[in-house]
Amino acid sequence: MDRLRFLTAGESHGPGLCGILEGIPAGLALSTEPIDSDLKRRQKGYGRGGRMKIESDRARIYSGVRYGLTLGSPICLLVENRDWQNWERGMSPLASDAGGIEPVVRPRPGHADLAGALKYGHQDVRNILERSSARETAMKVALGAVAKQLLLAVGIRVMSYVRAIGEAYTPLSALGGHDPTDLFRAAEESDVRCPDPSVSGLMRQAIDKAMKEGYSLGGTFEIVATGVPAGLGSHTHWDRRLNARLSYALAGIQAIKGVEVGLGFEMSRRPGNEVMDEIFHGAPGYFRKTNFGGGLEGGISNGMPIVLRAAMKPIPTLRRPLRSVHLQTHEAMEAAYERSDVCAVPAAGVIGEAMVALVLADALLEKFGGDSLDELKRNHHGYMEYLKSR
Ligand code: EPS
Repeated sequence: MDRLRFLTAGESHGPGLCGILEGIPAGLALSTEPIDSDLKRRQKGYGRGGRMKIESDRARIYSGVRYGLTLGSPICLLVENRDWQNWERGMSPLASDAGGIEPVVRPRPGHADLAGALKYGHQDVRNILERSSARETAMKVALGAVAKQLLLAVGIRVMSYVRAIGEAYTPLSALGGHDPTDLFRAAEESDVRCPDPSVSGLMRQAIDKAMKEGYSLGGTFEIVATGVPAGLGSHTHWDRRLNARLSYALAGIQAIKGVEVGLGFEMSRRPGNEVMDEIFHGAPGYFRKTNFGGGLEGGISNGMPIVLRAAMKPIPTLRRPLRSVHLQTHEAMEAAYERSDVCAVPAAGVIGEAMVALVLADALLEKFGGDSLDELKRNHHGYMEYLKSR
């Protein structure tokens, strides 16, 4: 990310999460309301564990906003961990508190536990799991909510919905001609965030079964951005390609194992004459009747909705743990378990929206520049007028 940069800090059971977003122009209306609303959406979802009953995430704006408007300076957000009060000794920064809790010595297969402990030379896996934890995604969502506000100012919306949890799957997709806004609205009514009510029932059943039998479930979700003009990103170099930047951002979310752009892998199985989006011209200028490419051609947005899909693996913390090895004695034993979510795919979709919004906001600023929102909007408007003339 070039024009818009961000960093997050914070451990899962530390005092809280901190995020800094730099590059948002001055003059954007910003309050905690849209941020808290997305934080709440991330916390919901059938299949979440005991931790979500403790947390009630809210953002505090620490810098970069005055009287409801951004200043153009770095925006710093804070989200507290309510669970911290149970971990003050166990996660204390003070040397005098060392040994406050038992070390974690039974790494979980599929988690960062073992590879992280080996890499960083830790004897206590907690020193890895605290940061690899998906708790950090609360700050991704908070910063993404700010990016969404910037995008909304030029008519860009980012939405998501769940398409699969385990084997339960809906064919509904923005690529299949369904209106993404309708899919999104229906998903927001569902506690598994699936737009297909009959499949939502199957997903809940699958989660109930997993909960009962002590395993976890992954799934897939689709993300759609509407209102993106043709011309964001560039074909000129690999790291300027918008498809690559969006894929990178989604692959960087905890537990994401696959990303598709448009029809993705399915495209490789069909002949070329079936998967290209034919070009037409009419009153609105150039348009397409299909969107197999997911709104991206040659690394550049083409004016169609951007459609991406991501696959989340099942959460590696299992109530019926898998085989592992004690970190010090090398004795064979079961992996550690305290508590965990059974399924977090509904939350992952919200996190995906945030990452896509951050990348699109970066690409928007790269194309249109502007130190103030007015300047950005002027530049955007001029370009939209130019597009109409083509
Ligand atoms: C997580 C384990 C659980 C999840 C957590 C991610 O937390 P705990 O170890 O406290 O039970 O609930 O997710 C969140 C805290 C969150 O806000 O999403 C993990 O190991 O990744």
